[in-house]
Amino acid sequence: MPPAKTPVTVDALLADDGPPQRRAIAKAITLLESTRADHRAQADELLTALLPHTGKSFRLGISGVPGVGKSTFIETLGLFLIGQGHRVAVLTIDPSSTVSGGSILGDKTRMEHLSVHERAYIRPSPSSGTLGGVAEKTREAMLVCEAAGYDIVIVETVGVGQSETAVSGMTDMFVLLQLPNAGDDLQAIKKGVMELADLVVINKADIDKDAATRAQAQITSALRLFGHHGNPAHAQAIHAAHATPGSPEAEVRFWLPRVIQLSALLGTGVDAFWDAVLQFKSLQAANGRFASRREKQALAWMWERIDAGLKQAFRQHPRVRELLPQAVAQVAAGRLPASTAARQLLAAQAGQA
Ligand SMILES: Nc1nc2c(ncn2[C@@H]2O[C@H](COP(=O)(O)OP(=O)(O)OP(=O)(O)O)[C@@H](O)[C@H]2O)c(=O)[nH]1
Ligand SMILES: [Mg+2]
Repeated sequence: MPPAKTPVTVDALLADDGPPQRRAIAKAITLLESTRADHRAQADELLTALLPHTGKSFRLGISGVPGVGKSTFIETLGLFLIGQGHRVAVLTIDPSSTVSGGSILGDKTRMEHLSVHERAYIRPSPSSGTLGGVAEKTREAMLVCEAAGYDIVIVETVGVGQSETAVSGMTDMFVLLQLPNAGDDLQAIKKGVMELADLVVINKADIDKDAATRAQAQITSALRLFGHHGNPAHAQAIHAAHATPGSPEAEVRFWLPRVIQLSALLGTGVDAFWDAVLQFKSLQAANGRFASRREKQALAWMWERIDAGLKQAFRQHPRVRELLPQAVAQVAAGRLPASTAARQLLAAQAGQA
């Protein structure tokens, strides 16, 4: 879809007036996905104007392997949350869509009721660009949805590749969906992704309750183990949990990642899931982690974009473009040390060679 000719106004985005607002959101997101320089300038202006209206939502990241039930879960959860008076935006980061051109149809049909609900807004992954670029667009789309009054933003990603890191880096809480047989093969569960999880959900518990319960126990103990050796925030929480009651360590209350089971298809356990989310949220607010996580994310985002911008400027520099092929060939052939080549090229960009 080419960006719209008429500009998107901040007022149109802020007005909670149904279809006109939805069109304004769609237009705004299309604008910020555009690669044209003039569109980018307009998008930056729009985002800056929207910024005071953003940040008020709860940002929930959801990941899991294909077929684990993410779309089914988001459909059930989304309708549950709308029932509680929320407005729900769903954004996806699909690394494969950058190759295949998107998976919108599949997702919209699996979120049958949510996708047509007036209090929900579903937007598929941008369908081109690097993961970093796609993640940037998704973050910006998230800000647009927040300004438009969606107070729960769900960012879904499929559990392959680096996209989980990107999603956990833009959300307040990161949830990992697992299958009931996941515990039988803990080796297959990527440790790095597990460490990102604030909550692990064993889905499809309706199929095999015993397997789900086994998986819940196994993943719970695996998380503790990872916590001791991996994520320092979780290790600190475990330490606090094991501290003598009344001691200073025990006073500092940190969230310990939990494992719950549910059935997205039947909708059982969704209320318990939301209870856990609310507990997480109030604990993070009380111990300061909610704000510090967002602060870190905003700064990391800035630096990532600076890095990407510098790299792009570097590659586009005429002198660098001239020298690069030969440097690449020489480094590949082992005739020039990589670090020397890098220094020479950087010097060329800086106009010193
Ligand atoms: N029995 C049972 N089936 C479920 C449950 N949740 C999802 N399914 C089924 O599992 C299949 C895959 O569900 P999806 O929601 O499409 O899974 P997904 O994780 O979004 O998959 P991708 O979009 O391909 O990554 C569908 O046939 C669902 O009906 C559940 O709790 N119980
Ligand atoms: Mg899906």
